[in-house]
Amino acid sequence: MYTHANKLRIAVIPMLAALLLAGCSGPRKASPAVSQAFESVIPKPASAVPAGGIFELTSDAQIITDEANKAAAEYLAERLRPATGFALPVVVGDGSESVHAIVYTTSSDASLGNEGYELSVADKGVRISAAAPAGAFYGGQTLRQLLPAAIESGSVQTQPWEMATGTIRDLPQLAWRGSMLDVARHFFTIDEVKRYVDYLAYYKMNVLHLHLSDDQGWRIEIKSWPKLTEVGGKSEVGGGEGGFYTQEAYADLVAYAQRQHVMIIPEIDLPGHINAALASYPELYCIGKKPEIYTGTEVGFSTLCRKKDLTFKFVDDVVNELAALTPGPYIHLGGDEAAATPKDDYIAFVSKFHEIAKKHGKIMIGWEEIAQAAIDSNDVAQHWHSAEYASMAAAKGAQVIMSPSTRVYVDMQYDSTSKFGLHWAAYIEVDESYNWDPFTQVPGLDRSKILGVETPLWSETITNLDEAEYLLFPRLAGVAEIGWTPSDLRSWDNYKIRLAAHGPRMTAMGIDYYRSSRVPW
Ligand code: NGO
Repeated sequence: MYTHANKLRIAVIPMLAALLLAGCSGPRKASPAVSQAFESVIPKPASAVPAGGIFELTSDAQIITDEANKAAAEYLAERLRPATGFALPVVVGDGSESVHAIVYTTSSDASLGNEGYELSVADKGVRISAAAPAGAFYGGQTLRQLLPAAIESGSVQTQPWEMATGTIRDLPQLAWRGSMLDVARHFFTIDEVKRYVDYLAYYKMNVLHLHLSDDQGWRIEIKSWPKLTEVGGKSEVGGGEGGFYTQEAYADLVAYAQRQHVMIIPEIDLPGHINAALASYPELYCIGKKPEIYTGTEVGFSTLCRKKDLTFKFVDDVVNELAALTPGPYIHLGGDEAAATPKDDYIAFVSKFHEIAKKHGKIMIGWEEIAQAAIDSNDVAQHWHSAEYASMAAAKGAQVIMSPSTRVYVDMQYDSTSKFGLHWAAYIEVDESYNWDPFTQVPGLDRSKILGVETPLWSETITNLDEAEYLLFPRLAGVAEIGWTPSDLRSWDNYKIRLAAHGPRMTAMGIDYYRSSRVPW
């Protein structure tokens, strides 16, 4: 009998069979782990639309690129070769006919800006397109996160290298996404600093601010003032042997960072925090504590001497040599906690530093206290402690970098049990360093004045990179996201799940991160 049920069966059975057959020969479906990687990118992309399938990177894969994106292609190949063991040759070409390839192309979409990219993963291959080299580089950094965590391993891992298919279109909200490393309180070797650069670039951060001098140590060779490193380079907090960078080693570091689109900002802290220089050249001293090598952690006791012409020759020579080592437009001249500098002198110093920076072709950055002086739209102030100074700096026209100490001073302990760190500003758990908005942190601060975010790592309590990593990870990833992803796309509840998924990635990179109980690792 011909019933409706039969009619249905007649129609449905061949359809099911066809679907099953297509399932065998057609695109494979993404497994939960592969899909999770696609959903877990940090910083969260502006848009990421999964397509449900799989692309597998296989040993025959090539990386095909146009000339403009060759550097990004080569960098990615270097990152993918160790764990896959694949040759991954980088080939210049247009890649339009290719299968099993990662293809870089230049996009004519100017709305991507310098740092934006589009990444499309299809079952036959991957395409990264960007309007500028930094964007292409970031497309590659995202691709690393779409592969299994073991891709970050330094030795060959035998496993399928699968990625979920889909399309990502992504660009940052803020131009300045950085971290500061204090190499003055404790010295960090060039290799450690290079690793630090790798970490920043992995999370699409583009600034490394190096705090190169303080009361306890002077870390950069200045050829016209050799005793700065002969004397001042040989001490650190706690009495260790310190160290310094020759100009050649520093230039090599700058080039290493440039390759990963990280700009190095050198900081010489003036007019306070200057004891290491005064101990090296006592003729620079006139007031404050008599300069001797200092290995404690007090602040605010040393100052340059405004009365001496030699002071300004010193600053000019230092800025001259540092500017020559700095391809970027900025130089940081400190300005914080100058408690031993009389206020009139402080104000005069800041104007003079501005002039000297300008003379050597650089824009001056200073900690927010410089707002007390005659700064203007050609200066940049770094907010750390006082909303009043930050607002004052912006009102005078200066751009502001947001480094609120209660949120992103990653030298602060997570809680009272943390093995390293200080807590004068706050205990900062992982959620507390994530849950803030750079645009509303200082009420009333003009949005257009906010250049970006920077997370400082002061080194009073840490002596090497392993110890630094404990304070830095996982908070660094959250600050990177604050800089990159607009606040309305961010939420802690979503972020903590993505962060948990990053645990194995950090482990594969050899990072011993803090396992916060607030994150579902
Ligand atoms: C302050 C101080 C630094 C300390 C740091 C420790 C600024 C800008 N000056 O921040 O000298 O190392 O706190 O958290």
